[in-house]
Amino acid sequence: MATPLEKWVEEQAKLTKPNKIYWCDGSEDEARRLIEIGMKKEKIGDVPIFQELNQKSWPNAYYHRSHPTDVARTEHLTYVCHPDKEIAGPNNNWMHPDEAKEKMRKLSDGCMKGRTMYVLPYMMGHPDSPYAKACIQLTDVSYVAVSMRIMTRMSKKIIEKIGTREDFVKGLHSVGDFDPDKRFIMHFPDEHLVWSIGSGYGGNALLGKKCFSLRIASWLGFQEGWLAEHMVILGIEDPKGNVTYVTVALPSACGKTNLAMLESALPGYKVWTLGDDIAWLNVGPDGRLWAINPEAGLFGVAPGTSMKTNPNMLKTLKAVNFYPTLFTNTGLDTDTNEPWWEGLDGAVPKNLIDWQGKSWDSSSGSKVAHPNSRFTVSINNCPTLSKEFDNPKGVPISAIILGGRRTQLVPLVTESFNWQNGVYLGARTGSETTAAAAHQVGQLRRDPMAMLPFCGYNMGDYFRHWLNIGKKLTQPPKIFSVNWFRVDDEGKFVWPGFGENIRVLKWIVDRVHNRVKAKQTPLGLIPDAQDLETGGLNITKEKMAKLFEINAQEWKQELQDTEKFLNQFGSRTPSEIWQEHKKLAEQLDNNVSEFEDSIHYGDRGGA
Ligand code: GTP
Ligand code: SPV
Ligand code: MN
Repeated sequence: MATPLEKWVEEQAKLTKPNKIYWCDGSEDEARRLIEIGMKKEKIGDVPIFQELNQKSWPNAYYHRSHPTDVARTEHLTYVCHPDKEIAGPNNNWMHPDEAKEKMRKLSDGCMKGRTMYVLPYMMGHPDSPYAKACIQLTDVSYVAVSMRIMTRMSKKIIEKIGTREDFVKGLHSVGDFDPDKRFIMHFPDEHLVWSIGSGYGGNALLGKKCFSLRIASWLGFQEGWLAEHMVILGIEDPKGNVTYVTVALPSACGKTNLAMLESALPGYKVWTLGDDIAWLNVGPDGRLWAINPEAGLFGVAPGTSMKTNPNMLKTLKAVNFYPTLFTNTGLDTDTNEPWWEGLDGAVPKNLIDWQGKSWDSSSGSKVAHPNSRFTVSINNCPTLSKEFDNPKGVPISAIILGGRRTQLVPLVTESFNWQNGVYLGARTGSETTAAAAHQVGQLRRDPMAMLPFCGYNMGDYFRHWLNIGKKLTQPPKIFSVNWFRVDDEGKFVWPGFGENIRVLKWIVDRVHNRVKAKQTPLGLIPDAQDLETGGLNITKEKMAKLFEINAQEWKQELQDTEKFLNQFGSRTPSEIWQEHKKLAEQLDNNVSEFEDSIHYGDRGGA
């Protein structure tokens, strides 16, 4: 008798009509065979799926060039198909599940003709974790099969784990003919099903990642009392050897991967990596919040990655442990057969081809690497991997840090007054858009908890859910906001960022353990000047003041924009959120003298 899993695979094959069905076992041998197939047989146009890179300088590394229209997430083609539109909310594109399935059935009919259907059994989370989920993805391209082996815990054992169960997580993926007009990423939350066609790009195609572990998992979390979040998990070790665990939500291409493996600029401090993109958060029996990373790999932005900005990532990429490492849409040095991107160490190579395979010359004014070019590498290669990474229980979280990319307005760091105020802080967070999704870059939009593109249900209900989680926590983490991206009049970043961000993390840890006091502003608490370690930093007092400047007029505009955003959710926006909003608006009106204090940051240090 066929199991529900076997039946499901058979049904999808009947629809998509592949030449062959291949069940993956997740082994290294198999990954080698898939890479071979990708180098010799499978192609996008004339371009082979994989190209071997210089194995001496980049061990186990392979290059992939995507279809030129398929380089980022496509939020406008991404739908969350709850039976009721209100449940999806104004933050999601919606289609009725029946209509969406009909559409997808038509597009998928025969879409795998001439190709192999790969059956990928994988786990999101450690197999022994009570929070982990057993999943199956079907795909018709070796790039996605190999990427999923890097990004998840893929193993044939998952098939046994699923056994005769019907409630496994399902993903049906086909690159189709890459036609952007026939590209859709459809979510059916109640069936734990993601159906994606027309794209081979990360978040559109690696269905365990954003599609399941955020959009669908956030909906499961809403129903079951936990949170699925777009967050880094890291441990901060202080000079005494104590480790404080925190999570950090920053929108796409706003610094999570960099922060997750930060090389500390402060002696005695060390960051331990647990995750760089997704956290599942559960209320433990001890009343603390516990985090696991459902993923097992890193899908990181290449441009800007160097020994100076992120040495631990370069070490990860050059490690020889886990086979293989992939580079997608970077440039190529044709003399050395090495990947190259803007910001990489060393001189610009003489002979480069760009991410589209065209020979590049500095006068062309175009980028060598696509701004959203990426690498895919196992987290097991990471030299700063925490020894708790495989702990099925996860780690207890002492602080939640929420942020965005704001060239103006938002201070370097603030601490919220309490959980409710922190949820409001998250709800009002805005960020300037990046190349991680196909849209205009640099546009300010609200991106609450960095979840705008990933919350699989009505965001008004999501805020309510956050408030409810807070009520269940007897030891709630403190909630902070950060912004590394404020610029000066010349457009240069004021804060040095990267390894220096440890200075802000240190203050946060000090606050968590009540080691320092803080200064009150309408936005929240900010460091007393002497408590933010700036020794050895080449930064003037004026610049530090700039980082904490609060401009009441500009903040009032910001609150208007926030109000417009929150109003979209009607009565679903919790009254507690409006209470906090009113409080902040009043404070900005009345307490100008009080927050004058923060404008003159540093002058009253020690008071
Ligand atoms: P996703 O994978 O899309 O979710 O992105 P992410 O949040 O992990 O962002 P990532 O760490 O890959 O950084 C994105 C870009 O921001 C890169 O080009 C980095 O070099 C840059 N960046 C990261 N941290 C900092 C920082 O502290 N300061 C500045 N100025 N830039 C940073
Ligand atoms: C992001 O865009 O937030 C990413 C890359 O982490 S993707 O997997 O495409 O979502
Ligand atoms: Mn991300």
